[in-house]
Amino acid sequence: MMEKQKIKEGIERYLKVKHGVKLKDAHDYQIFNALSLTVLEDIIDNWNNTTETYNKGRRAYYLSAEFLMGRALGNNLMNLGIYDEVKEVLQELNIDLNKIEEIEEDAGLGNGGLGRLAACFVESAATLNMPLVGYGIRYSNGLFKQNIENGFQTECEDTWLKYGEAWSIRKEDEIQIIEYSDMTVKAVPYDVPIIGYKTKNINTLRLWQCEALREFDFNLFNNQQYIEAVSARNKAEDISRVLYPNDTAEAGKILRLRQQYFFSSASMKDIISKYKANFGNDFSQFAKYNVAQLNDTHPTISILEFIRILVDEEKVSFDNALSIAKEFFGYTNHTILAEALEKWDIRLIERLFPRILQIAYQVDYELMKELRQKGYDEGAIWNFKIIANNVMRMANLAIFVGRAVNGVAELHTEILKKIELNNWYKLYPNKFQNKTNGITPRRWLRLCNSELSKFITDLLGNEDWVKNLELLKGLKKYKDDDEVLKNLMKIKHEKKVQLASYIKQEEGIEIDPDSFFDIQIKRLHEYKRQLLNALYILDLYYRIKENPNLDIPKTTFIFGAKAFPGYKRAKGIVKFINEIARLVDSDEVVSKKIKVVFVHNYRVSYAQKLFPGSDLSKQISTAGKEASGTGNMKFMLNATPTFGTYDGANIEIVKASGEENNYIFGLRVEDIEKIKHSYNPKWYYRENPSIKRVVDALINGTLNDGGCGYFEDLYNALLEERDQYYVLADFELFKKEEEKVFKDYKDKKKWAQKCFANLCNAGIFSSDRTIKQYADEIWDIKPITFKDASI
Ligand code: 26W
Repeated sequence: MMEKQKIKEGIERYLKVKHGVKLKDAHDYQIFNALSLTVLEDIIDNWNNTTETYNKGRRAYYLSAEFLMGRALGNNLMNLGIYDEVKEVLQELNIDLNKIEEIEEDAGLGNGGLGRLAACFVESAATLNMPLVGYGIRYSNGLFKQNIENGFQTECEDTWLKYGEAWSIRKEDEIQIIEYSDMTVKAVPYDVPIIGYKTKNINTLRLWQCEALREFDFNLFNNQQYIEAVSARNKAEDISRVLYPNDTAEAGKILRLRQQYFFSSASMKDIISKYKANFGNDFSQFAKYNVAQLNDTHPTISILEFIRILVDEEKVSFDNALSIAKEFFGYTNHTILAEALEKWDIRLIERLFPRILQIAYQVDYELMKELRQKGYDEGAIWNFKIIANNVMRMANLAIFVGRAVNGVAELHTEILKKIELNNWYKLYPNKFQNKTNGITPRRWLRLCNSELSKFITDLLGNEDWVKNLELLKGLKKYKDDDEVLKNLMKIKHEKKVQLASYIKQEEGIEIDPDSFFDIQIKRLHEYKRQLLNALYILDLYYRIKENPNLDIPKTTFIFGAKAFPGYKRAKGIVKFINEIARLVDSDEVVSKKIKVVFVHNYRVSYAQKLFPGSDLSKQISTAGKEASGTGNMKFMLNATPTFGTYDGANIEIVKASGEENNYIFGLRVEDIEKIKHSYNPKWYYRENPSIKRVVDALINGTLNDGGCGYFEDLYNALLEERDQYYVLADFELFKKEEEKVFKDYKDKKKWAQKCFANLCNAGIFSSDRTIKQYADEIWDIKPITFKDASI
């Protein structure tokens, strides 16, 4: 525990040496830096001790192109158990800790669920004292910043490093050299401490930054060829500049492939060199000490790079290298959408790293040999092949080599086994496993909702639930207790008031905290069906216009979502939602009953305010398309019922907290299977006047996209392209279910009980549970703590 005096002195010292200012002249960001460095300084010994201890035993590595960490300061102070001390110290100095927390830029090194999952996982592993190291890329710009201008999404660069970045340490002496056939670059590790909840172990997230071998070419510069002199440097730095560069053209594809190889190669070299330093050159023991998890296919080229290093540099035979790799790697699949199953053009691979392609052919040959031995015919073998049709299928490589293949929710894993990867499942039934996702209760409850946390702690008598979320079940005995339920709803209201004031500050929009907050926050994608929600709201608008006394509670519909910059249709949906918001606002009658808000630049820190201030969690993906979802769990943990389809983890959420406490509607996977060939959205359009009315609004001038064609494109998606996501098929069922919500909400006690039931049963969605399952069932790692030198 840090003493208050030490904290104060640390802040003053770092203000002096890092920023050259006295406390009285310091800006908030300088105080943020000084405070962060003070804490960092205090944990370094524990951090080094942890690393040393982990180095000696079996370790797991989580390889991920995304780590959506969000802010560090508040979480770290809380997990270290010094939040209140620091708050008091700052108060004594007349500084508001909350303001200092808000100055921190989110580390937005990810896109959505997959990246946030990685962040929850490393935090859980640290909390559980599990020897797990994260490996990723230190993008100098994270996911773009989103603005909304005249209802349209615009993007600009995310400059999260603009104030410097206090929470990582550059490890100059552990640089790796990465070679492409046309360039050689440096991978510089930046280590981020991952601070678990009330444990002295400090885990590591190692993020690689790409730099040129030389800063500039002296001779070119001397020749006054200034641009040429720095071009190699720029080219190198481009590799870790942005997450998912636009890859619609070949140059973008090459850059992405370079990126994947960059962090894969750096991580493999790092792992192998540490193994050699600790255990020598006998690679027969390698898999005893090391296991790596591929977070989707983005790091899968690691497999080939690993084999390459063993064969070419360590003189291990190919057969041995492959069998070591087969013990070393595990693979998690996060999606069944074809667009996300990565395939790389082999000409690109050959151009950038020809040796990797040779190795891939060798691995493919081994696969074919095995299949032939098992009696597969050539036609069947084709579907398994790693290289076919001039592309390398990364998932096939990961499944063939992986020791385990896992989906991220029960339904998702079943779909993988029965449909998407059925051929592989038949070949290797034992490789397939389910690991239902989870979320860390530290950030997603303890930190973002201190009021609800206190409520729980008061009822349970201690804070053990923060580390053992199943203890929330102990709240159940209060399920009919009026006082408890009233307090729960009072907290919800307080969080809604806070959210409303944040929205006022960020969006300049006034919302009524006494209205019902119906929230859909997630990446913008057609399968997630923000469009269905929007069409529903438009219909509601018409119904209120027809009947101003329509019996619904005053409702605020809140959306938050980023559309991928090249994803035109998703951008059309953003504009559509904003046009509905405008239409509603412009109507004196309707605007008294409903309000639509699209919050801009949705990100982890915004999410921390939205989940606690919610009344309804919208999870309405087309059945079978959402692998798991994790936002759904964050709502649940903040005592909010789910309104959703029978998809992903929604199913498990409802199983845990009861159908009667949630709202499940719409076609199920089996229903869609049945109708998929005969589905005719035009029939719904013709037969259902509400549907016709809202769909027509896209093209009859009711709503205006400024002539850019977005709305016509949406119209065509629904009617001419056969509504791939069954929006119209689910429309009426959605409407009925939402009516049920509105009716139920009238009974305040019953509603409070639904909220409460969700909270009580959220325990299994802790990422601590998920990490334990990975540790036991895939990685075979055990918790380990270092011994204090002083003890
Ligand atoms: C390069 C191509 C690419 C990269 C990322 C395609 C798609 C992605 C997604 C953004 C991956 C993703 O975030 N998937 C989500 O993973 C979560 C964690 O398992 C699941 O809960 C979500 O259902 C799934 O959509």
